[in-house]
This record gives sequence, C-alpha cells and structure tokens, in this order.
Amino acid sequence: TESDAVASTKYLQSKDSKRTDLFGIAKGKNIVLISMESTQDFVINQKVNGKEVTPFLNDLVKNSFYFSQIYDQTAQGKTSDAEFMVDTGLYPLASGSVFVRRPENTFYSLPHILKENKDYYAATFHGNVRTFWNRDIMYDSLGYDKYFSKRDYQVTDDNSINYGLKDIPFFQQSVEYLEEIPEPYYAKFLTLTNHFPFLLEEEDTFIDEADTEEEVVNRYVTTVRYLDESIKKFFQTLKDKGMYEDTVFVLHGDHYGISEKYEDGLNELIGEEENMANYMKHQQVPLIIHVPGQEGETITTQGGEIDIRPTLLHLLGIKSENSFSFGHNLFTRDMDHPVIFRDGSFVAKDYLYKDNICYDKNDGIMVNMQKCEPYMETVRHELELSDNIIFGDLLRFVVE
Ligand code: GP9
Ligand code: MN
Repeated sequence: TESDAVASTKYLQSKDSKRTDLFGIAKGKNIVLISMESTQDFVINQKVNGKEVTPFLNDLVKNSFYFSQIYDQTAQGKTSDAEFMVDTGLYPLASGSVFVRRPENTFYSLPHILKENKDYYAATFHGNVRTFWNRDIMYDSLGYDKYFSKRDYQVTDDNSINYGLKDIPFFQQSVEYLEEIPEPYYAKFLTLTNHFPFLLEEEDTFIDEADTEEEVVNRYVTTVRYLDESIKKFFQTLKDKGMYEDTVFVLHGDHYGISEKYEDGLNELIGEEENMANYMKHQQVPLIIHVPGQEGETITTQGGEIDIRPTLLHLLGIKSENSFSFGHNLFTRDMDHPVIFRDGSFVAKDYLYKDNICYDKNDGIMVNMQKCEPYMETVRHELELSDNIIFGDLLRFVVE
C-alpha cells in the first residue's frame, strides 16, 4: 500500500547530504557513459608480455577520477543488472533480471532525474538486437527517449563477431546519431566485443594472447585490448568534432569476464596466489569519471556499481538524497558501510563475508564470525527493502 511505500522508502532518504568542493564541477555537461563489457579492474595498468592491456585507459585514469575499489554487484541479469543499478540505484534481483521480470514498474531513474533537473535528453546505444534483455520495453520505463540498436547500424558479416557489431564500427557509426540528439544529453553506450568466449579476428588484434593454462584468459586480454582501442578512437573522434570539452565521461566495467571456473588462469596471468582476498579483489570493475580539464585522482574508497549514480549526480551538482537509491556518493562514502552482493555476501572495511564464512579482507584468512556480524542486519535489510520496492512496484506511490 501507499503507507508501506512511504515507510519503506524512508530508509533511503536523509543520507548523502554531504557536499564536497567537487559538487557541481560538471554542471550542465553532456554525459557519455560507457558500459564496458566484461571489463575487470585488474586489466588497468596490467602488462602482458611487456605490453599494456589497456594503454588508452591507463592514460585516461591519470586525468580522471579513478575509483579503484569498485565491486561488480550484478547477479544473473549480467549487463542488464549493471544498467539497472547505474540507472536506478536499486539492487538487482536474486534470480533472473529486473529487465525481464518487472519491466513495467515505475522507476525513478537517472534519465528521469536528469530530465527534471535540466531537461536532459536520454539515449542508449547498443549493437545487439533491441529485444535482448527486454531492453526495448525496459528502456521506456527507465525514461529513455531513444534506443539506437542493431537496426540503426550497418551490421555486416565483416564488421561483426560473437554477439554482433564490433566496438570500433559501433562507436564510429554512433557518433552521427550523437551529433543529432538534443543537448544536454545522457548517452549510454554498451560495448559488445569483449564478451565471453572472447573471439577476435587477426585484423583486430593489437596484443598477443597471453600464455596461461586457460585459453579463455589468454584470449580475454586481446578482446580487452581491442575494447581499449575502440574507446581511444571514439574519444579522438569526439575531440575532432568538438564534442569532447563539454562532456563528462563515465566508464565502468559491467561485470567479470573471467568466471570463477578460470580463476587459476587469472592468478597465473597476474602472479597471485589463490585465496579469498584475491578472489574478491578480482570482482572489482574499473570506474573512471573523466571531466575534461579536471586534475586526475585515484580514489580508493570502496563501493559498488550502485554508487555510480549518486557520484555522478554530485559532480553534476544535483542533490541525490531523495532519489530512492541505495547508492552512496563515492566522494564521501563511509568505508565501513558494506558493499553488498546479491547473494548476501559483502565486503566491509576490514572483513569480507562469503558463503557463510567471515574472512580478513586483506589476507583472506578465516576469522571469527563475530567480526562480520555487525554488518549482517544492514545487508539483510537493504536487500529485502530493494526486493520489496521492486516486487511491490512501490515507487509508483512516491514518484510523481
Ligand atoms: C548483450 C549484451 C551482453 O546485448 O548486453 O549481455 P551479458 O551476457 O553480458 O549480460
Ligand atoms: Mn555484460
């Protein structure tokens, strides 16, 4: 009911009211958000056979806010879960994807907030068919004005692989659409080439495969390197066309690429031993927010994908304390507030909890459960509240 809705959304208010001197530094700018398929944080500044896997991103992080401790909080909905968290600040569901299960709910999403604030136009760009993950329906509920999908691109055998259009032609062909949409805009780009099983043609290979025991890991570095090249070219095109200066760029990995099954190969690649601390660290995805002209800074505050929206809103100078989200502004986030995963595991300041075991976060050694207990109520409460909001479609009562 309506009173349940009001009561349950109370928890989501009155936080994140702290301001920093970064509040509003990107006010009114266009927003280009790139959801980087399967990109894990370990690739940043990682070399394979003496060569950087992400030379462009490595340069970019030097001149950006680089959040180096952001966790993948997605569940079965993969890319769609990442999109859901960024746009709504709610948790994904324990099974299936919200995009598929609750596409007709009322949401209070990033396009809505931006529209209210400064009449932003919201568009999303993706080279796959529009029905994938039910996006054609869900994007309406999330408030997008326009969805450029496979049917809007020239897709041929030559310029596609695996799931579809390769990232370089994808960005190239997207620019003409980006030039046409009204400003200010929020433009979301979903890349595709760096997707399992990480297939690439010779002509698109900019780095040799790695040589671990796991072929998947070996190929992964080549498709990440290709993604890096596609983003480099995209930035260059935007600069050439004068579309760079007045834009804030948000780049983030959507979720892991190398699943638990291939963890040995990843440890071999980066020379790490197998333990729970390292495993959880490998669940981190890069988050890079680039404001042209702004000095770079690496921020080691812990957080998750759910925190991207309030962080961006802070830079845009838009208050986010009444936006019904579980996210925290990463510029002020409390290190001891747990980063919560959909299966009930979490990472707190010094401890992590996974599969009913409590570990020291830094060395991965098991510790007494009492160390993890103080966080459990928060974790349980947030996941339950988020589920209630989604399954009860509660925001319809509180969003005008
Ligand atoms: C497909 C793309 C990949 O359109 O979003 O989906 P994923 O398997 O990563 O969820
Ligand atoms: Mn994905």
